[in-house]
Parts: sequence; C-alpha cells; structure tokens
Amino acid sequence: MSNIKPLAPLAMDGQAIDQDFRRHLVHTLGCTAEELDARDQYEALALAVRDRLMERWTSTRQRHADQQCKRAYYLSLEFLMGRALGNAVLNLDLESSIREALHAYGLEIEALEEQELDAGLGNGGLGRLAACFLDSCATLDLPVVGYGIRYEYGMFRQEIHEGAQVEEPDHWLRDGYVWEIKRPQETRKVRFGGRSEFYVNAEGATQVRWVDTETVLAVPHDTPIPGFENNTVNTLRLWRAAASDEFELGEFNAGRYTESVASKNEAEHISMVLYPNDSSENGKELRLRQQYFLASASLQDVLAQWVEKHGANFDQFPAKNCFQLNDTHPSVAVAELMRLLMDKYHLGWNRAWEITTETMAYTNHTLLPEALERWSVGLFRQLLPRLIDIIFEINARFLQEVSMKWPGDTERQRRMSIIEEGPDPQVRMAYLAIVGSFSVNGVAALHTDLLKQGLFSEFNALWPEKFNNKTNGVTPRRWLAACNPELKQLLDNTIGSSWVTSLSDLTKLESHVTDKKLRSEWRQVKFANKRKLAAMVEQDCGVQFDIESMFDVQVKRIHEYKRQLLNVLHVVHLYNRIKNSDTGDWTPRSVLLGGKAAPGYYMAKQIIKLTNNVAKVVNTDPDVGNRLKLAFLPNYRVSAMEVICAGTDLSEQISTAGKEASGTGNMKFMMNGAVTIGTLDGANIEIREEVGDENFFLFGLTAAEVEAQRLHYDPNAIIAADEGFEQVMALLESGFFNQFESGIFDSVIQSIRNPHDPWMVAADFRSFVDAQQLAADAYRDEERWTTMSILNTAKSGKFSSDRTIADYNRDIWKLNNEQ
Ligand code: 26Q
Repeated sequence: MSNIKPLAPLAMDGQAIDQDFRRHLVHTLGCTAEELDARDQYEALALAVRDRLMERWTSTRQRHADQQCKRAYYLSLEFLMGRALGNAVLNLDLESSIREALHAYGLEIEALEEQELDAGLGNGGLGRLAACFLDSCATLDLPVVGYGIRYEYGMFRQEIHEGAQVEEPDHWLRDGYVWEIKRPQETRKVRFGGRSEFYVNAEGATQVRWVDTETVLAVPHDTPIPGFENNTVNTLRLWRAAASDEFELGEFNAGRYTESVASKNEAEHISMVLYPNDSSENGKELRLRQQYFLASASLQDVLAQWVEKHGANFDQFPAKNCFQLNDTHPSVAVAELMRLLMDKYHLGWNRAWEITTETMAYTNHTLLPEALERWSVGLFRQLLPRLIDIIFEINARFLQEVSMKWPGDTERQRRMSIIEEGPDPQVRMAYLAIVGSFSVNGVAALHTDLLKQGLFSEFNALWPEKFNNKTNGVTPRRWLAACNPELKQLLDNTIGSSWVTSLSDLTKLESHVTDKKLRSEWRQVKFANKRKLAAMVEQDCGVQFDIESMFDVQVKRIHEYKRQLLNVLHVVHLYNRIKNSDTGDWTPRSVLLGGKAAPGYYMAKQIIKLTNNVAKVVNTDPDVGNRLKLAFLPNYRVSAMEVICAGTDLSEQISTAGKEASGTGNMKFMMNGAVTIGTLDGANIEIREEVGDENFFLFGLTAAEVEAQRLHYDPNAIIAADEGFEQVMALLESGFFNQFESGIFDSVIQSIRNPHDPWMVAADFRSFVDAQQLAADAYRDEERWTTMSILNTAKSGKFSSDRTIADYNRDIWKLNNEQ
C-alpha cells in the first residue's frame, strides 16, 4: 500500500472521548454492561487516550525523519516509568474532557488511574532519572530515543512479614500492557559465544568474522513518550529476547524435539528479570548477557536505519548521532560499535575509532569505588570472544597514549589500564567507557568534582576536556503538576501556568510570600495532601498519623551510606526524651520510612527489621500518644512517591557526605514545598544554595571532614561523651526492641561502635539531633514554616529535568543545531 488516506484527527472533547471509551469497551474488549469491571474501564479509557497519542506519534516520527536532524539515544538498563495514563492525560490536556465523559457513568478518573500497575523497570534514582529525561526530551521536542530491556518481571514487590522484607515477583505484564506496540518487523539478531575467525577478503585485507555463535532475537516493543502540550510524541524502545527459529533444527534430531523447544527458554531468560541490586552485582553471566543484548540490538537498530538512508557511508554519522550511556551498564556498546563498523561495514580501525569516540558519551552515577563495574576477562571471552579481543586492542592503543604522556611510568599504566591484572583479570567498565567517550559527566557539582579529584583523577589529567557536570533534575509534570493538582491550581492562580515548562518562573512566588490569602491556601493544600498520605499510611501500615504533626519522611533504597539507621537512632532518642518526660515545647512528629533492600544485602534488611521493631514499641506505648509515630511503608515505588512527596513537611537527605552522587527524591520534595534536613552531599549542596541557608536544616561533616576524621574516628568516645546518645545505645543494646528475638540486631548496633564504620553514623549523631530540634522549633512556628515551604517551591526551578536536558543538549548532544 503506497499511502493510507489520511484520517481526520481525533476530536479532544468529552463527547468524542465518550464515543471512543464505549467503542473500546464494546468492540476492543468485548464487554457487556453486566460484566464491566474497573480494569476494563481503565483499559478502555487508556485506549481512547492512546488513539490520540498514536496520531501525534506517527507525525513526530515523520517530522524528525524529514528534518534529517541529529538524534540522541539514551541507552539504559533501567527505565522506571511508573504509570502512564495520568501523565498522558496531563500532557494531552484531556482532563476536563475525560471528566465530562466519565461523569455520565458516575466514574472518577482517579479511580481508573489507580487500576494501572507501575512499570517498575528500574531500581531507583538512575532508572527514574531516565524516565524524567524522556519526558523532558519530548517536552523540549528533542529527537531522543530511549533504548532499554522489556523485563517480564520488574522490580520485586516488597511485603513486610513480621517486620522483615519478603520479595514477591512483579509480573506487571500479566494482564497485558496497553501502552506498548510490538514491532516484530524490526527484530534484530544478537549473538553469543563461539569464536573469532580471521579471513582475507577479495581486496586482500584481513577481516574477522564471529562464528559458531548462538543467536537470540531482540523484538522491539515501543512505548509512546508524550511531550507537554506540544504534539510531540517520542519513543521508548524496549527489547524482548526471543529464541531464533534456528532452534527448530532440533526437530531433525528425532526425539529431541521437546528439549529443543525447551531450549527456547534459555534465550528468553535474557529479558526475564531486572536485577534488583542498585550497586553492582558482580560476575553474573546473565547480567552481562542483558547488557550486551541491549547494546547490540540498539546499535544495530540505529546502524540499520542509517544504512537504509545513507548506504555504508558513515562520514556524517557522528554529526547525526549520539549515544548517552546511563552508567557503565550499557558500556560494552563502545566495543560493539567498533565490531559492527569493522566486521559488518568493513571500516578500518582508525576510522571506526574516530566514529565511536565522537558518538559515545558516558554518565557516571556513583562515587563508591566498590560499586564500579568489573567483569572477569574469562567470562567475557567465553560469552563475547570478539568483543574481548576488541577491548584488548582498545586498551593496548590507549596505554600507548598514556606512555607517550608519561614515559616510563609503568605503575600509572597499570593503574589506568582497562584490564586489571591479577590471578583473575577483570575488565574495568568505567575505564572502557571513559576511553571510548568524548564526554564523561557526573550528576551533581560535588559529585563531578570528586570524580575529577578522586576516582578518575588520572583520566582527568589526560583528558580534562572530556569531564563535565550535569546536575540532575526531575520532571515538573509528574512531580508537581500531576501528583499535586491542588498545589498546581494554587500556583496557576497566583503566578500563571508558565512554570510547567519553565520551572524557574516559580520564583514569581517570592513576591507573594507575604500574601495572607496565599499563605493560608498554601497550608490548606498541604493539609489536604497530608490527609491523603495519612490515609495511605493507615491503609498500608496500620499506623495513624495526626495531620497536625510534622510529617518527617525518608524514602529511597535502603543503603548503609544513605543512613536510614541515623534516622532510626533519632526516633529512639525522641522516644527516650518522652520516657524521660523531657517534652517541653514538643513538636508532634510522624516519621515515615520506605524503600527496598537488595535481596542479598543483609545489613539493609536488618535496618528494615529494626525500623519495624522500633515502630511497634513507639506506636503502642501509651506514654507516647501523638507526640511520635513511626511507620515503614511497604513497597515504595513511583506511584507511592506521587502521594508521599505532596504530603511531606520535612525531607530527610542524610547520607554520609561524599557518598550520594546526587539524589533526586530531594528535588521532588523541595518542589512540593517540603523543607530539607540534609548533609552537604550530592545535589543537597545546590538545593541549599538555591533556597538559602535559612530555609534548609544543615548538619554533619563535610566530605573533606569525613575523610579527615576517618583516620582517627572513635565512635565509642563520641557516644560516651554524649548522654543522649549513650541512652539510645543503651536501650538498643538492652534488647528492648527485640525482646523475643534475642541478638538479632547485634551486627547493626555494633556497626555504630565500629571505628571502621565507613558511613560514620556516630560522627553526625549530635549534629543531626540538633538540626532536628531546629526543624521542630521552626515547624511549631506556623508562619515561619509556611514561608520556608513556599520559598522551597519558589526556588526549585533549577531542579527541573528540562534544565538538565537543555544542558546535555547544549554541551553534549547538540541536537537541532544544524537546520
Ligand atoms: C550493576 C551491575 C549489576 C547489577 C546491578 C547494577 C546496578 C543497577 C542499578 C548498579 C547501580 C544501579 C543504580 C544506581 C543508582 O540508582 N544510582 C543513583 O543515581 C541517581 C541518578 O543519578 C543519583 O541521584 C543517586 O545519587 C545514585 O545513587
């Protein structure tokens, strides 16, 4: 069919939505009025919205193709998308039409939205950042494609049984996923195993082919990414692994049919499950398969589209394409692009290397040396023999360059080598990414500085021009407009609605900060949101939060460096004060913790259990009453954060300074008018710079002080010199919180007293308690707190991912520059 007669654009009014809602219920889903359930209603509404996305999606694709513009590709093992319906409704401005349509049936849009399962294809910050970036790229109309894996099982569902985490599989695709379109025609083949074979071609040049491999199919599933009210719809392409037809050869082997069909499984395992570890899980072959599967399928996809248009002429390729590597997870792409250019398209090494190093850019997300990815050379060679050869060649040429700059410095060559020598040699993926990229960025100012001074200092000395900072941001559509409709309305009424795409316009609030009416409405909105959060806490934890109390919240992955333990110590300290009747000028406080522990992370699981045990004591002690509540919210996820951030007063960002690369939850809280209590770590520093010292509760050692104190750190002396701290430790050590579970908290408690505690929890205890007291005092002064809250929202403009993406585009991608 050479052309399809254009269809009339779908109307956006209530009547048209109603028509399509009913059409999908009856014709697509085959429902009758009697059988209708909430899931059908959600699906029919989602399909009616999807129809409207679809026409914008094809026209965006067409437009970007016609413009022949430069494109960027965001390669990420994780996209933590959450729900799609509410976001699409906001971005297409369909809310009032949908309300009108649903009203006739007595349905509320919110109830239908609740039916959608979160797309939880990520662990935490890094995965959610990828999702925010896609939203901003579409809103800025940048031609950026997200490439990832369509995991059959996303991040596990967390249940709490007797205070401890239990993991349940997240089969999010069980009832189907309305937002994806499968594109089997664009399937790619990814190979594993086998060996490299050298041959001489017709021109007498030596070439390599990779033979005796097993092939896995990569089947693309596309999800639309709508921009905000701009008719742009970009694409997130997720690959599903499928067995290739080759397995049918087994049929010739009489009697082996069943086994051969069963072997399908092996291939399909690759996209079966997300690794639920947010610091690297070393050495797992399946994880390396996932990484290569993503890198190879995505690069082949881009190259095939290029060759379709330009033939095998790659002169303009770097001018038109850029790959952003989300941490080292997809960084085998450096070697894979070399392989494809040389072995498939027959470019020479030098030209292939130029193209690679002009198109790859790498973002680092960690400062913990132990979290840097390494792969055993042996495993690599077995799984990807051709790629390990290429990596060795890249390394040889790189070390040559090092020896030119620092002649004779073999120690330095050993330190900088992509291959770490030893009994079991390892590939250092971060070094491969740095060597193969023209840009290396950190995710907050402090983080980038520490990378340049510390982890990557020798690379910075060699290539200072590669290193740059891109402070993270979050999308104000999901994290303010959609999750906090009351505040959105108040902002729109006060300063207009330009802030949705131009978040710095929130500074206009400043001139209204003394406005009595605004201040009173501001408090009302916060109370309404606290009521919703309290309802969720009551429902999921069985704990009642008094909405007049200060909502003090720490939600994020459970990690020792994030110091949830310090938070629990503070709660125990407040409990002691209540028991000691030291309650003059008391500020009632409701403390909420939430987050998942990696299934194999013993200490993190202990911290969850301790939190729940302390909660049980505190919440049931009649002496405490409403003065103090503690709850651990199970199954923290994107859709929970949408309720949490809107209803929070105090945002806990209390990591050991120098350990949190950026943090992004901190930004979501700030936008929604929470005040931060935090260390000088990650983006907290920039948050404090924006909002001003007087609107931020600072405590703790600086990154430099942490490293200096480490040398003579003596937690036992610190505890002994602090009566309150000693009481906290005494209560914990007495077994008060584990009466019938003798000894279970020994290792957590001992970690606090350990002079080698890497997170130095004791060092910041007193300073934390003091800052918490200042926060409590400020909260009791309602007028003062209202000012702080308004100013936090007003000064949050920098932390829009629109700003972050504009920075990436200006300094790294340079899209829309030609034409
Ligand atoms: C690696 C190898 C094998 C298995 C798993 C992994 C793996 C998976 C996820 C390693 C790390 C992650 C996730 C890291 C992460 O979320 N980092 C956070 O990134 C945020 C966005 O930049 C920052 O704000 C946080 O500070 C940082 O901790």
